[in-house]
Amino acid sequence: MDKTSFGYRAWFQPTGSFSTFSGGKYALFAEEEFQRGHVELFGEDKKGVSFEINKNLPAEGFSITGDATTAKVEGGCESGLLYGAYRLLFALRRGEQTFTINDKPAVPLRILNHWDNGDGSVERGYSGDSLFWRNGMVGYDLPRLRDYARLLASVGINQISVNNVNVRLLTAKLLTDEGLNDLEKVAEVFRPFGIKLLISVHFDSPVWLGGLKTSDPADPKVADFWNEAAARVYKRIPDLGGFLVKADSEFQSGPNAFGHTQDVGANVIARALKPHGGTLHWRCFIYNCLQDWRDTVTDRPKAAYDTFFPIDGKFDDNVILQVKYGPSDFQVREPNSPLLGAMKATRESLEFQIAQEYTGQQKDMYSWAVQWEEIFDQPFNETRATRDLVGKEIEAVVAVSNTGNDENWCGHLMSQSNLYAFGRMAWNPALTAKEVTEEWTSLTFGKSDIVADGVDSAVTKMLLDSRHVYEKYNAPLGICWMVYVHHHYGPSPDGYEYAKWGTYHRADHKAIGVDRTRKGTGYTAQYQPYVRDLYENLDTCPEEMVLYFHRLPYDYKLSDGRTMIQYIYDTHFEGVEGVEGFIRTWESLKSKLPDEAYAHVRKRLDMQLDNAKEWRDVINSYFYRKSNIGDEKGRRIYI
Ligand code: GCW
Repeated sequence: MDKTSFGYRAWFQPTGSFSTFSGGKYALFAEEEFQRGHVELFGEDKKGVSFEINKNLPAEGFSITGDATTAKVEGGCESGLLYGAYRLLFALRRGEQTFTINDKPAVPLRILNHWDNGDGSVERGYSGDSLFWRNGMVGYDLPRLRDYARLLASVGINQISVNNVNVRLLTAKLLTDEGLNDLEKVAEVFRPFGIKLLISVHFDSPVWLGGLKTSDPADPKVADFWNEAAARVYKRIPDLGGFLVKADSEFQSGPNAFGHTQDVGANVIARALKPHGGTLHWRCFIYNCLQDWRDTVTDRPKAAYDTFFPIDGKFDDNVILQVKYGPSDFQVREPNSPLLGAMKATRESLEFQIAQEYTGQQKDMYSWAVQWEEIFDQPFNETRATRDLVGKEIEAVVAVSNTGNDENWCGHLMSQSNLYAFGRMAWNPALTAKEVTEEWTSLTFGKSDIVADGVDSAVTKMLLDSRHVYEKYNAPLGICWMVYVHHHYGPSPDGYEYAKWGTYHRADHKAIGVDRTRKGTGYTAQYQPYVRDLYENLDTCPEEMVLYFHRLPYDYKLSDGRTMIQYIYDTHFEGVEGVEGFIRTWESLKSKLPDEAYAHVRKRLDMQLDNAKEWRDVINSYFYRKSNIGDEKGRRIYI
């Protein structure tokens, strides 16, 4: 590949020179965007390409016809036109010459949540500081923020929240005139790109900002506060998407604190948003984070379903319940949340995490795309996969962002592939990890067919392998949580074992795992009967998550005849070998890569190798010490 070509910073190179949006004329904007992108990618203006709104096309949809010199882009609305412009650039970049592309999003809301704090830090952020906040107030670099908006729009993201769901006083102030002076400007940056803002709000805002003595949602003064707050916000940002709330979760207050169920708290805020067309996104990540480890009856994965399923149908029609993909918390391997698709009379969204909180923190290479495909593949019942609910019962796909002000946006160059993949798979959940990864590598490194250097296919393979390599050196077979408490990087098998977070594997000298069948904690009963039976039965339970559902002895025989303990040893040695393999591949590409990109990833791979070795040795020693069963292959285990 051309060593000076755009690629390594993002699939679009931020050049800093941005033609200013002149307001109102979105069609023109799409064309400007196209020309700008073309200059970046190919060094010249593209003549002869035309752009037109075609109201017969679906909203946000587009069509591209013609050939590379006479292409015509039509969009169902301004955003559709813009998406068409980006898609044409991508197609040209991939060497396509003639076009008959018709596309539209399968999912109406494709949302990024930023966990950015007012002081500029980012909760679970591994890519530098916030792109939105500095020193206690909204603060940004305008050209950079525009490039960010463009990056997100180029993959179809259409809403973003700009502050952490753990709202503190600084960002709570977004509901005040002072906060809105700044936020209004951010909205202006994102608006031409078809991206609406959301605000994370604190449930105690009536006390914090309104001077009230209570936030009890049943108190009429509290309802008045929310009505006034929503009116104030919408006066300044009429197209705001709505509010996002984390309530009754991890020390945040909520309706429960006042003796109410979740619907009572959500509806009072939703009713304030309703006249303005706003949506309330209400998170379902609720559990007891002060559990006593001696309590073997309470089972944290049951909590979200137990809290929300009984109140299905009680939420107003502008409330969307935001459900994390798994019942634990963004773990490397979990079953899908039984709440997804279960609530027939309540709107739902699916929450992913692009930030690699438990998956290597953007030091280790990890493809979320592979895991998302697996998540979409998981069955909802005997006839439908989870993917089949997305765009129907599940009307929004949301993800915690992995971006920050690092030059390459995502900390690890390879983690850009996750941001790209999120947009593409939220747009079309039928896309495979392989497809979207190939798109990203060819856009970023150049397509081999054109530059004939094989970098894109080598990197695609690394990425597609990365999820399983990471999983191999992590906690085995869906056991979860063997990480250091709080910062969540590196192995600490008993770190959470005697803590209050409700995450226990209960390993002893014979067995490990929690029996979550109906004979155990009863968690499996929350699934549709077909899925419940699948997980309860050891013969049908997917082996890679067998320890999520069952307590098993170390000499339990897996389907390939290996004992569980031997499988643990084998995979942990293989995980380290996998990382060594990545290093060999990357080194073999050195002469074909920009020096800076090569060195950057090479350094991260060294960190990953250290991490993988640490995991291997800690996990293997832990299980050897518990079980007293040695490795059949006699490899080194530290006793
Ligand atoms: O995964 C946990 C994180 C918290 C986060 C919480 C949540 C924003 O460790 O940092 O808080 O999830 O999703 O609310």
